[in-house]
Formats: sequence, structure tokens, C-alpha cells
Amino acid sequence: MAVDYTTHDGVAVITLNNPPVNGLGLSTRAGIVEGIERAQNDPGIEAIVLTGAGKAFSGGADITEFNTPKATQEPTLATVIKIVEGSAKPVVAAIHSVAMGGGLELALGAHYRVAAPGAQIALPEVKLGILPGAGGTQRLPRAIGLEAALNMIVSGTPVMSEKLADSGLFDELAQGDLAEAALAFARKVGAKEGPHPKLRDRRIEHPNAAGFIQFARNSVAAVAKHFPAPHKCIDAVEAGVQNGFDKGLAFERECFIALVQTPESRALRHAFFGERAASKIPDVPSDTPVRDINQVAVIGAGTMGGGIAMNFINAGIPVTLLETRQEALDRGLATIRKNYEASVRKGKLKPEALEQRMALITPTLSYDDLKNADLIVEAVFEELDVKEQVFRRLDEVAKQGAILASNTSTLDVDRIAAFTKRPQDVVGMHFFSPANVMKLLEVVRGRETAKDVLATVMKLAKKIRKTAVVSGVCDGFIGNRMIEQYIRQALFMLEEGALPAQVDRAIEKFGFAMGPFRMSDLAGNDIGWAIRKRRYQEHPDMHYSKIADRLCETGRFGQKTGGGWYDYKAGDRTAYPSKVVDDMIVAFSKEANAGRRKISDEEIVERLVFSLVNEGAKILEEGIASKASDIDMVYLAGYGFPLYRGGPMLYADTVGLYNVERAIRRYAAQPNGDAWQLASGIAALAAQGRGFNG
Ligand code: 3H9
Repeated sequence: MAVDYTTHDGVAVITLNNPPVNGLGLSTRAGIVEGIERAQNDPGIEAIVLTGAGKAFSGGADITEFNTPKATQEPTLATVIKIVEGSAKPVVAAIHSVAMGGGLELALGAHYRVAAPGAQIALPEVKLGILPGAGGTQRLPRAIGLEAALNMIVSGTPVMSEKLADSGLFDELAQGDLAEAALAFARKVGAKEGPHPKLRDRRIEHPNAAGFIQFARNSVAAVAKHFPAPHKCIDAVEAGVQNGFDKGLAFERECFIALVQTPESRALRHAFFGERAASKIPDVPSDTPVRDINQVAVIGAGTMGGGIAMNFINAGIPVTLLETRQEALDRGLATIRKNYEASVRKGKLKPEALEQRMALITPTLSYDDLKNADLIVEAVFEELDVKEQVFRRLDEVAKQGAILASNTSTLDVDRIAAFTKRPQDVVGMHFFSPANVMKLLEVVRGRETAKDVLATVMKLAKKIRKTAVVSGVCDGFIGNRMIEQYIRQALFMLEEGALPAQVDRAIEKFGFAMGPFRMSDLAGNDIGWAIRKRRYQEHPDMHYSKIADRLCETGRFGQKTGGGWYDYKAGDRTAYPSKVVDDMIVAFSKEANAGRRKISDEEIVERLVFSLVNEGAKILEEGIASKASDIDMVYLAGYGFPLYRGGPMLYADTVGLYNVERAIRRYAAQPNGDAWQLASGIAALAAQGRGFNG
């Protein structure tokens, strides 16, 4: 049973008991109604307390039920709340830990609310691409006022219960035991004559409601360009202000039904569950014991090493930072300090916290100082010989049980592990630059990586607030292996008739934060050049456009050299189309005897995105990623894929794999078509009418 019912001297206590977060699924909803009716029919009961067992009052509607028959099956949440609100005996919501979404809406339907301090109160529906659909847009403004409510509804951000103590939301903030306080409160109001207060009867008072609503509209316009939900939140609140509670409620319902079916909401829900699913590794049980990580060491104080060190320091974990030369160490420390100073200037970090964080770093030039580290992350030059030296040395100095991690982005983690006598302790931790900012962490599982090492790193990733995704060993792991195909297509399209600015514009319009050419100019074109040179040796059969090599031969490595695919002016990061480069591209096509043609924006987007999808499908087939949503999380967290499209694999599902397959076959028949080898998984799923995500 998802709801418990007990009685305590004239008070009925209805306790939601649906772990992990008391989601308001069908059986929980039915249980609440049953409890309310039982209490009504019991003459010995004078009041009702509604609360949640475990770690939440309620996390809201059960999101897994959305778009299934259960979501609309009676009693719906709206019906439950109506019954709670209509109860002749007063209902007191006893709120603790988490009251979010439908959970808060349920509490708003109660006649009284008693809260414990430290509870997270939110209407976070907007983050799932929907709006509060069980009266939240109508009752919250009546409880805490138009401005505060609209801020909470449009942002979805949790507010601590103690901050809302004087807002009108709670009748009491319990100082001691919440259950005791709620029972005492219930007895008090149970003794009172009804009717008991209902938020729906309150008026929304505001001196200039129309003005504030317009202000809210202007504020969300820019940030919510691709998301309909924030606009609908405002519309629904406005409907209640203008037309009263019942009409506002009906309008809110209409908006909810429409929004829950949008691709944007599907994408956001996919991201919510995908992020949580990424931390679950199929053959590593959730109760796998983890190793203690109290002391970390980072080898290399360059941009990457410094950024990696900051992640641990920010989480309060001391870091020993090792370099080979004093100047490099000093430079690395100065950069870390500069980053923190910038955060202080922006008001994101308290000045005293800066020194506290710097004090957590122990700089050193000696490997002997790494002997107490529980985790050592190597961030040295990306050459196997250099890694070999480091790992052989680590094998000598690291304590037994220490986790030895490599930040390699391309090298074979199994070979690196083989430099030690403890390959089970070796794992890849591929951070993305700037490592202190980027959310993504690819955790590379070697052939011999121990399960408890993986479990430990995944847990640690949560602590340092990364989206961690496990990848098997292959060239480029998940993210870079896919992006290579994307870049390959971008370069072929230059050869065939497009120019960098057109390609970037088309894919940025699709929603990418940055097109491939602006991205390459930012990262440095020499990096891709070095990788291609390696490819030419290792895979001489692999066909690449040589157009980027031509660019690199002229020394145009990107922003750092003042020119790449674009021209740059000193102190200005704007990418200006370059006549020199565009002429070079046209000349190159001529030399290669590749007739130039007009390439449509649609073709650009399809070739770029489907090249990711095709490689992603191969990555799944090979077991490099264990599920499609893991690939999407890599692309959302690390590669600027538009969140409202949910990642390449979900996007492919939205387009339909039948259509993806047809497009790939079409491109395979064009010049440079040898780059397209259709992944068998796409054809198989398309034939069954299925998608990557079921
Ligand atoms: C809504 O209410 C609509 C209504 O307005 C209208 C209806 C008509 N449903 O995050 P965690 C799972 S929309 C289903 O790791 P934490 C989660 O997937 C809802 N499942 O824990 C995970 O499962 P697993 C509005 C849910 O302690 C497990 O619980 N509410 C839901 O770090 C633990 O989650 C929200 O948007 C749910 N609603 O954080 C709240 N919530 O273990 C979304 C969680 O299998 N939830 N799960 O991976 C959260 O923000 C956090 O989960 C919460 C707990 C703060 C509650």
C-alpha cells in the first residue's frame, strides 16, 4: 500500500509511503482519497494530518506515469486535491524534506500547513517542460503573493522552508518534532468550528498585477526562447488574476495537457531520468561498497590539471598538486587563484572562501608526497610514453587501494593500466575543458577496472557535481569518437560547396551552442590536425577531407593565432568570415575536382546530426555505452547539444529511425558517401518501428 493510515487521539494521520520520494502515482492518489473518506466516516476523528514517510513529503506527480493511462485515471491529482480541500474535517499538511510539484500542490489544497525547517519547497515543473497542473499556478499566488509565486513557478528553483516562514504559506514552522507539532496543531484546529480556510477563496492582492506580469514576460523572453513552458506559467497565473480561481484552474489544466505532449517536455524528462540512469551501471550493483576518498592528488598543473583540482577543492576535498618544475607549479597555482578571484568579483564566492580553498592545495614537485592520496588523477601531456612514465612511477609510490585515474581523451586506458601491477585500480576520468566549469565526466572503464573503483568514481562524481557517464575503451570514447564523424561531415561539406559560416549558422539555428568551425577555432585547429595525422598512419584506409590540413599548413590554428576558419581581431572573440579562407576552400574544391553545389541548411543539419546518431548506434552495438540515454547525456552535458531536443539519440527517435535510415542511405550514395556505413542497429530498430529509447 502506498499510503498508511493511523489514528492518534482523535487525529487521523495519512502518510504517503511510496519510496523513493512519495511520487503521487495512481495507488498513492487512491490511498489518500481512501484515507480522507475513512477519516470523514469515523466520528472519533476531528482532524487529519497529511504527511510523507522517508526522505520527502512528496516529490510530486509520478513523472514515469506521464503520457500513460495511469496519469489521467481517477482519482487524478486534481480530484485528490479537491477532495482534500472539500474535507469537512480540517486537513493539516505536515511538510518536511521535500515538497515539490504536485506534492506542494497537494499541501496547498490542505486547510493548514505546518513545516519543518530545511524542507525544499518548489514548483519545479517548468524544468520538465510543463507547468504545475494541479492548481499550483492558482493557489501559490494566493498563498505567498503574486511576485514571489511567479518567481518560484517560472524558475522552478527550490526555496528553503525557513525562508518562507513569513510568506503566508505555512501556519507554523515547527521547531521541534514535526509529527508532534502537526498533531498538536491538528487538535487545536479540530476543536474549532468550520469552515476551514481554503486558499482558493483568497484574493490575489497586487498594486499593479498587469505591470508585474508584463515584466515577468519580458524577463523570460530571452532565456526561454526554445521552451514554451515558462510562457505558459505566466499565462496561467495571469488567467487566475484576471478571471478568478476556477477559470484560472481550467486554463492551467488545458496548458498542462498541451505541454506534457511537447517534444521539449519529452526532452527535459529524458534528461532528468537520463542523468539519474547514467549513474547506474548494469553489472555494478547499487550496494557495491565504495572506497573512501578523503585526499586527492592531481598530476599536472596546466589548464586541465588545475581545473580538475578545483573540482575537488570546491567539494572540500584536499588536493596535492604535482608538477615537474617550480615555474609550472607557480603558474598553475596562480591560474587557480585567478579563477577564484574572478568568482569573488562576480559575487559567486565569498572573499574568505577564496583563501580557504587555496589552503586545501598542497603543491609539490615530489612523487613521494602522493603516497597518502586515495585517488590520483593524471593530467599530463597526451602521449603514451609520457603516460607510461607517470603510471610506472605511480605504481611505485601510491598506497595500496588508491585509485589511479587518467584524464586521457584518446589513449587506450587498458594500455595505460598495463603500465602498473594493479590494473584493477586504474580507470579513465575524462574531464572536459574548462574542467572546473564543464559538467561532463566520461568515466572510462578498462578491461580490468574493478567494480568498486567504478562505483567509487561515480559516487565521487556526484559529490563534485558532474554528470558522469561510463564509457568502454575505444578511440575517443563516446563523445570524441562521435564528434569526429560530425567534423568529418562538416569538412566534406566545405569541399562540396558550403562555407564555414553557412555550416555554423545552420547547426546553431538547430540549437547547438557553437558550430563545428567556431568550435575548432576555439579549441585550436592544431589539435584535430594532430589526431588526423595519427589516423592517417593507423587507418590509412579512412577517408578524410584534407581541407583542414591545408588550413593548418598556413598556421591558422584558430583564435589563439588570430585566425582559423574565421578572422579574429585582437581582444575580440567574434568570428568574422575570412575571404582568404573562403577563397582557399573554393580553390581546394577545384583542385580536388569536386564540383561545388549549393548545399541546403537541411542537408547540413542532417549530415551533422545523423553522423552523430550513426556513430552513437555503433557505440551502443559495441557496448561502449550501455544505453542510448548515456550518449544523450554526454552530448547535453559536454558538447552543447540543444537541451530542448534531448540529445542526438532522442532526436533521432523524434525524427523516426525509418527516416534517419533513409537519409543515411541517401547520403551514402552521394560523393564522399563512403563515410556513411549505416549502423545495423538503426536498420534493425527501424524495421521494428522502434526507437533507441523504447
Ligand atoms: C508534477 O508534479 C506535475 C503536477 O504539477 C501536475 C500533475 C497533474 N516522479 O533525484 P534523486 C526518482 S511533475 C518519479 O536521485 P535526490 C528519481 O528518478 C513533478 N520519480 O534523489 C530517482 O529514481 P532512481 C514535479 C521520481 O534525493 C529517485 O526518485 N516534481 C520523481 O537527490 C531519487 O531521485 C519534480 O520535478 C518523480 N516526481 O532528490 C521533482 N522524483 O533511484 C523532481 C524523483 O530509480 N525530483 N524520482 O534513479 C527531484 O528534484 C529530486 O528527485 C528530489 C530528490 C529533490 C525529489
